[in-house]
Amino acid sequence: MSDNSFKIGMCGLCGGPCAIGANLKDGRITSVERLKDHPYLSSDICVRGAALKQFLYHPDRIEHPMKRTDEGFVPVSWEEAISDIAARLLKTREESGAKSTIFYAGHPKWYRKPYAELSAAFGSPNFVTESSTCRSATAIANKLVSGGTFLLPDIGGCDVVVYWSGNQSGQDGKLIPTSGLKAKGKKLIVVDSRKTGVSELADLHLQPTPGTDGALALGIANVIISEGLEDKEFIEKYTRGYEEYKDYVLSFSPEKAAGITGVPEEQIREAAHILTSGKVAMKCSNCAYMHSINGVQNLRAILLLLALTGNLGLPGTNIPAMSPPVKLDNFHHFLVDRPDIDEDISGGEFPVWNEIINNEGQCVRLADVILNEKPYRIRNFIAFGMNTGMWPESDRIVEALRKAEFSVITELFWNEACNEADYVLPACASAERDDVVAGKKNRLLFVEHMIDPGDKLPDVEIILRLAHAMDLHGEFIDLPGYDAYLNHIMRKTGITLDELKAAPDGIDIRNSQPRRAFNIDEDIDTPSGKFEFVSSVIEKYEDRPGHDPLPVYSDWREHFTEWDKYPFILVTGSRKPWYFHSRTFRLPWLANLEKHTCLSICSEDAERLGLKAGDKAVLSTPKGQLTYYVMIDDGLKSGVTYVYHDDGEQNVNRIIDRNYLDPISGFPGFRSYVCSIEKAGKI
Ligand SMILES: Nc1nc2c(c(=O)[nH]1)N[C@H]1C(S)=C(S)[C@@H](COP(=O)(O)OP(=O)(O)OC[C@H]3O[C@@H](n4cnc5c(=O)[nH]c(N)nc54)[C@H](O)[C@@H]3O)O[C@H]1N2
Ligand SMILES: Nc1nc2c(c(=O)[nH]1)N[C@H]1C(S)=C(S)[C@@H](COP(=O)(O)OP(=O)(O)OC[C@H]3O[C@@H](n4cnc5c(=O)[nH]c(N)nc54)[C@H](O)[C@@H]3O)O[C@H]1N2
Ligand code: SF4
Ligand SMILES: [Mo]
Repeated sequence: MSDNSFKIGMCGLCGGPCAIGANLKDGRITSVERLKDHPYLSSDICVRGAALKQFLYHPDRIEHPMKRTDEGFVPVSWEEAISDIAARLLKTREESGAKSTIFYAGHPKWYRKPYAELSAAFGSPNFVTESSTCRSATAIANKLVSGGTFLLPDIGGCDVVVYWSGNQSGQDGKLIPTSGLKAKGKKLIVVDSRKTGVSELADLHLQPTPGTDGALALGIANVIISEGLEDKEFIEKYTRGYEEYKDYVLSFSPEKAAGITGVPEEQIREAAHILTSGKVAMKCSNCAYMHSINGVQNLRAILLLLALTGNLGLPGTNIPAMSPPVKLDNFHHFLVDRPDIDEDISGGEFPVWNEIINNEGQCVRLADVILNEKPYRIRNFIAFGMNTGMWPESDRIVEALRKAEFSVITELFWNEACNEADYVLPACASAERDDVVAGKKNRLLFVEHMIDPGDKLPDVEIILRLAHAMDLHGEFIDLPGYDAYLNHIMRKTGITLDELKAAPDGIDIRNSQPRRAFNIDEDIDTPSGKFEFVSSVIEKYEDRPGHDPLPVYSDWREHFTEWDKYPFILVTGSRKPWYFHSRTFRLPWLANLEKHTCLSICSEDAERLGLKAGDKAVLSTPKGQLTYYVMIDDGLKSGVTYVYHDDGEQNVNRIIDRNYLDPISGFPGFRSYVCSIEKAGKI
């Protein structure tokens, strides 16, 4: 007799995690659905979550710990894998020091706190993550200007909302909350290099050429200062370096900004007037314009518009986050100091990074570090989630993994990185592990795993077992196992895991972790205690290229000379709801939405090149060539093309220059590179 049931669980395909309902037959998920009436868990399954079943049961899932032998990979027990790995790591630490082991984490964030602690307890400064290209540059710019790595826009309390390139419709296919703003009488400015579902709703859409946002912000600042619209009292009381900034900004006329950005001068003036018409809350994207070689300076110029107009640190504006806005202590912006930070693999190349993102290293040069043994030889590469395709010139990372003496990859799916590993360890997906979740109305809930994990383990359990086997100690890694970890992350609520498990409707935690509100007179956490027009952190490194303490604009296009050969601007990775980096290409329901990755151009360019939708076109960069199907997007400006990354053999990152980096953050210029496009021969 078959056994049908319905279970509530967590999706987590993209991180999330989002609560979902699943129908099961004999313990296997047959379909997933929204939770319609749950009092505490909201559920709005996105298009990716709808394919969760294909994700969980994909034939590429890794089922057992696997060890490389002369006969290929063979399954081994967890005990054998953990004790062998621990012994190898301890031996090389004795021979070559702790820093010869890299501890790497891919995009998943939830296990980073114990993992960072493992790395620190082992003694390695080389705790590094995918954040070497994701959000850290934004955190750096935020911190340099405001003292907080996050700025929380008070959208409810403001008069003007600015989406400086955030595009939810591209990420999750939702327009909320943008569509409700107008009804509340708020003005909306969108700054995005193409037209989107969100920009169509804006009162003003500024469409700069990709990677020129700094010039746009300086042009707007020029209008504000020239017309005497700046908030003088705020500047006087709360900021540093205004006079120098003012002198620089006055040299940056709106005409000049219009010439650089392609945004008409009248729109630059209009933006200045709207930004000074009331309280402004700004939502910046995670990394769109940070994937440019002038990204940190561009974002500083943008954020300084907020300092100029008195829209930082006060209600209705943008509040530097005091502490992670969560009730559970599992937030990925962990605070585990790295030992011997000056000896990490960045070799001192990114000193501003190491001052600000001090709990993880910048590893954008990972492949070169391993292949060239500079600044020193790496012997072990340990990874939890490793997609080689995310890096520019991705093929070199594969080569580097091949060279590493010993590597361990903990993954959901067998991928290119696993092919090069000595051990491959199987991790649970969210649906396969228990979790504690902060739901609506201040409820904390225990959510049980939906399906049997088999031989797979939660990443945290693997991390704890490794720590125990190496006799390493710390607050998290001393915990005996995964249940103890769940119990520990909720300790500030005063509730235990057993109590929570016994409460099917969860427990109210309203008063368990009150957060102190930001106080502008006491809490500005920059070295000067003021919002900084002139950065006192960058000042220390002024002699380095690109490290100007003012938000000086430098145009990335000056980096290239062969504009006849590569006339297009290449923007890679703008999010689409059905893609999540490397995770969804293998799922037929999602892959069918864009059968092969497309190259988008506007119809004017397509006509000029003799192309129409569905044709094949060859995209060439200074680093190589790939072929794509053409998609027409009239939201794009002429001369700009968009391509998504991570599609296996067709991965555009294979042909992006790995040395094309922002000198402050080390971020690659993924979204302002060059290429040519030509019609391909017959298919
Ligand atoms: N051209 C271009 N390149 C880019 C970007 C761009 O915009 N353009 N964006 C950059 C950014 S912002 C990011 S964040 C990176 C993407 O960062 P990546 O780290 O490449 O992201 P994913 O491919 O989503 O996930 C990495 C790996 O983690 C595995 N994984 C997923 N969940 C788990 C889990 O719970 N445990 C374990 N152990 N493994 C898991 C997945 O199978 C995958 O192989 O790409 C960067 N690269
Ligand atoms: N579906 C889906 N959602 C995701 C992800 C995913 O892979 N898939 N990845 C997640 C991750 S890891 C990250 S870091 C975030 C990234 O999130 P964001 O950094 O916000 O990136 P995007 O959504 O790609 O870009 C937002 C908009 O920026 C515009 N844009 C591109 N270049 C420029 C520029 O130079 N200037 C301006 N003004 N606009 C520009 C694009 O047209 C796009 O509409 O997304 C997250 N959400
Ligand atoms: S894939 Fe969609 S439903 Fe699943 S966790 Fe991500 S946002 Fe939520
Ligand atoms: Mo990211």
